[in-house]
Amino acid sequence: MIKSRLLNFSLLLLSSAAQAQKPNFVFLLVDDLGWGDFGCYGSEFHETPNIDKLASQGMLFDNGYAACTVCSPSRAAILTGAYPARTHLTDWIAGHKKPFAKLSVPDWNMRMDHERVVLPEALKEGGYSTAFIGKWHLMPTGEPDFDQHYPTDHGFDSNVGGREWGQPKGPGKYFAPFGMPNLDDGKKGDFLTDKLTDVAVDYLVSASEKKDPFLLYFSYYTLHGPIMAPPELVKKYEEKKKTFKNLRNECVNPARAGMVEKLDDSVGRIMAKLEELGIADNTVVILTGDNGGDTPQSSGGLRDYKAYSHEGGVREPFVVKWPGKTAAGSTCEEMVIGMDFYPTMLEMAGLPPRPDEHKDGVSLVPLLTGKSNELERDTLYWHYPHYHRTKPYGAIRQGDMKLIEFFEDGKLELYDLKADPAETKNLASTNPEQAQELLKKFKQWRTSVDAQLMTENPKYDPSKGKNKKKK
Ligand SMILES: [Ca+2]
Repeated sequence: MIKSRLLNFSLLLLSSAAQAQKPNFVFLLVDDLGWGDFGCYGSEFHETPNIDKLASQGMLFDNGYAACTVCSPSRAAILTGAYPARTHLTDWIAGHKKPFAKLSVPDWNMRMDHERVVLPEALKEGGYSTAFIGKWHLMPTGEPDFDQHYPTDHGFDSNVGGREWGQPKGPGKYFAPFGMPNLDDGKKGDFLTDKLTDVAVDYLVSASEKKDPFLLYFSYYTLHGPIMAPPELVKKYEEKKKTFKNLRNECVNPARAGMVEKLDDSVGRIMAKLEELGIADNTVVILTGDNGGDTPQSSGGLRDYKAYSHEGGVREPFVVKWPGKTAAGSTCEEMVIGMDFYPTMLEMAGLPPRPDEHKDGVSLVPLLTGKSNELERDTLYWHYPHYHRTKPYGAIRQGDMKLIEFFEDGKLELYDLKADPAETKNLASTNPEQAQELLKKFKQWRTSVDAQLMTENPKYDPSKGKNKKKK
């Protein structure tokens, strides 16, 4: 009896110690971020000293991926830990209507189902305070349950700026007045990224005064269009452009470069505030993007960009700083993807995994702590049964090989990403056996996650509609 009481007492001590040591999380999600947009990923035109410093304090992944080439599915994948193909949330909300296209788009899902326990809910159950700031884009536009899907309906204690919008649509767009939920409109000339960063910094101050660990989920509207930056920054990069030797053929849009600089300022202010508050050593900072940049030269030499099936559409900057655990300035070549954050963050927090929820993520803790440089998983999948800039497609990457299947005509593209990272040589006809093997595996995966397939469209009429051809 005494022994068991002592045991209970020591368990209590252990659990309160674990609570005290639970790390805070600052999750920074950038919109329409190209793989090549930061200095630490090779950009010479953009100036990102703070983001580069963050990477130098943590682990930088070379093969970090978004779960989709457009916004909403990638965002839901981070929060659910499940592939878009599995949740059936497979397109940006509300998506394009293509009534006369060759294939019918399935009846896809425009919300995260409430039955799911999403990442912020799991952290809340584990004692965390949770705050959402910025772009949400996960509300079923035009559906009766539209207003049941704000961030505060999915585990966040508070929401500033999040609604159905995929981009700022206030009267001044990126400039005041902002017209956003729970955000004051600011004064003339105020810039949205600065304004949301003010909110983030205030949150850090108040959260640091409480005993609960916290999740700050800062989902930037930037770098989504409309491309707008403060005039002094546009001028700065117009000047820089005049003498810039663009050796890497990178994006040299002065306004977009100004947006990147504002983003970098924001990251710098957050990092400085964590230091000032004395909580930097117990705060994990994560930085990634939801899909490729919305401009051809933002992909760091990868092929294509946002909404395309090739690497520029989905390969993302992916940086994790876990103080005391991750070697500063380390890099990792293993393939990782948005769904992995959910199990990773639970493990970092000492919370039990939720395998029924994050079915498609794996914990990156072994990589981050240097215990291993590879995961047991060697295959990733993408499923996009929609028309956007590209024709509907699916893709599988196993090791260095990537196969893309275009659903309209079954056309295959096979690339060796190690030998040919820019996907210039389609090996599908020279390596047909390998292509078929990957195709078979891809189809088996589609069945296993209950992916929605496209069907022949009885109303198909090539003379109607504007199904843009791929460039
Ligand atoms: Ca996006």
